[in-house]
Amino acid sequence: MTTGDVVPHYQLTQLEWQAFHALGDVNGDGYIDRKDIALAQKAFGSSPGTVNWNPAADLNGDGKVDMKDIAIVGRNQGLNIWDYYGVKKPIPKWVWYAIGAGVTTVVTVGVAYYALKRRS
Ligand SMILES: [Ca+2]
Ligand SMILES: [Ca+2]
Repeated sequence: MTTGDVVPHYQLTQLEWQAFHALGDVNGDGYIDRKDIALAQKAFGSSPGTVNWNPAADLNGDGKVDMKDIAIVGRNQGLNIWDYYGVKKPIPKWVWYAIGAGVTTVVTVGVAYYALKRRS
């Protein structure tokens, strides 16, 4: 890459997502948080063929979900993929929606919402 190239923000490669998954992002949403712990706990003690087997929870890829996998999620709690790779976080969908809808619409909807709320 030469100087002046625009770094594509929030563009992460499949490999980066895979690497981040291995750090404990069981559900693959870019955050390592309580949801991932919960998923790993649900799959705890499982291996291929058992009812609660979840390959995504087998973070170290040893064919079973055990304390090692739980420990990986626990150790990396609070990480998110965007900060981890130093890229800009995607703008939430509702912000794009608000921009697309135009400020007037947002204000109108906001006023209507508060009017309704006050009435109830
Ligand atoms: Ca996650
Ligand atoms: Ca494992």
